[in-house]
Amino acid sequence: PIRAVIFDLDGVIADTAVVHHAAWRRLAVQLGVPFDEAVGERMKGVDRRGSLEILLERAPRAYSEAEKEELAARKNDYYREQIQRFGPGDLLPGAREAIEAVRRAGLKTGLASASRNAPLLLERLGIAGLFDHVVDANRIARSKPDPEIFLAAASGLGVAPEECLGVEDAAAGIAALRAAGMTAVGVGRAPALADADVLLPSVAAFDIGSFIAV
Ligand code: B16
Ligand code: MG
Repeated sequence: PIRAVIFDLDGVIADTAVVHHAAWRRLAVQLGVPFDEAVGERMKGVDRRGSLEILLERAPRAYSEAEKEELAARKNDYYREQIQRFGPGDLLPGAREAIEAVRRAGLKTGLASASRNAPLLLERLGIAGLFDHVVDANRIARSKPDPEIFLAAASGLGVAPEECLGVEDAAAGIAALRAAGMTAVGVGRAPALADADVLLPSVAAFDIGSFIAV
């Protein structure tokens, strides 16, 4: 039986996927690197440094380690400029309700975000108190699609991976959930989510009742 639901943050609970996208695009323009939907889609759920490597695949020149650090920091400044202004109104429709319904059903709630800005966002959105366990992205060594972040969330919740259901908007996240042995629910319309066990148009369509019926 499912005993816990682990939510992704960016693109599932808040519409920050577009903010990440815009920040990377701004950097790409400065570097003269081509940037399109497919590149942006591949970056979803992938950590900051991994995303930068994806962006630089098409860069006209090589970048040193120090330069890469500066570029990643620059992107993060652009991103934080935007999320400083975030508030509860930036929750995606139905997100708070979905988390609350899981709690009401007596299941545990976890958050597994690759974002180091997740604690700031949770505060801004006013939902930090809705999670039994939040995985600190700073303590994770391997980015999604590696299962590490979801396994750490399950262990923090005290629930076996097979008893967890994960909600994700990114191909890397769905792959991580499957590798963790969890039920993978994809939200969104991206063809990249085809590997999900269940695909929903958005988090508003998430009905915990359909997963716990006996
Ligand atoms: P940061 P998630 C991920 O969050 C985003 O999907 C991804 O686009 C971003 O690069 C990553 O967080 C790192 O974020 O630069 O803020 O540390 O979808 O796992 O909640
Ligand atoms: Mg996401």
